[in-house]
Amino acid sequence: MLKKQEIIAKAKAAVMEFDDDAAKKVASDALAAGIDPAELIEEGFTVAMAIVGEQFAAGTLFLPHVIAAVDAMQAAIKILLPEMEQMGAQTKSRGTVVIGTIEGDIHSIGKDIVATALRIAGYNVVDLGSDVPIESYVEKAREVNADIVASSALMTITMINQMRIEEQLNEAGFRHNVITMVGGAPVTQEWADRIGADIYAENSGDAVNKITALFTRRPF
Ligand code: B12
Repeated sequence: MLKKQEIIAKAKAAVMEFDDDAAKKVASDALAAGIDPAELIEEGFTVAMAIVGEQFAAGTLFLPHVIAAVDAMQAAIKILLPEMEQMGAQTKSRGTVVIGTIEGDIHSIGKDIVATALRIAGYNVVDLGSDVPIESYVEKAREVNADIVASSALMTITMINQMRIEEQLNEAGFRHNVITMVGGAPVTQEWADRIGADIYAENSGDAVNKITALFTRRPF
């Protein structure tokens, strides 16, 4: 049986070589070997996508390459996420999270991973998708009486829309009813502090830990 480090290396290679079949095989092998799918996603596929992003920025890879890398990552994720959800199936919800990728931004992979991690941790997750208009976060948060409003931004030009969520929640008189959480590759703790978001999380595990820590302190 393959060792964890070998499987993680194969996951990276599958994305960087744009190989959907290899990515699917790594996902299945990892499940068969009892490797934590979340670890495989973070340490394998996500690391490889970041490298692809750097190469795209450096001009050594082009958009079709990025799309091919995404296809490979998504082929694996399609196999891993349902397994993760099943592993974490819980009957009682710990709270409701409204999540989406911010207006103007179509990057969805990281948001999907965070949404799944939160589901596994027992939260009821309402996923609004990508390129979500600011007002939709506010409307949905009211409609489902959300505890958390979470947004993902992958581009420096769309980060500003996370601030508009804060503003519109305030204008709607609903800001004090929810915890806001922000994330995405260019987002930082400093940015979260600047716009008044309650939580910045670097990745899916960090998001689950920080929300859960707040939930145990704050009565809802
Ligand atoms: C894949 C990708 C795409 C895919 C997206 C496919 C999809 N369905 O998502 C495609 C090819 C469509 C694409 C398009 C574009 N892209 Co693009 N893309 C990427 C790439 C290579 C990887 C992103 C990714 O999926 N990473 C893997 C996931 C798992 O990681 P992640 O998203 O960071 O998520 C993790 C954390 O950030 C965090 N997280 C994420 N969301 C959230 C939310 C919350 C609440 C929390 C707590 C945490 C959290 O947890 C996740 C799990 O660990 C990045 C490079 C990079 N380094 O980010 C560029 C990148 C983001 N893209 C970029 C650009 C410019 C574009 C385009 C404008 C290109 C173009 N000319 O058309 C378009 C965008 C159009 C639009 N309006 O949105 C730039 C942005 C530059 C900038 N600083 O603003 C980047 C940085 C590439 C680069 N280096 O230039 N892209």
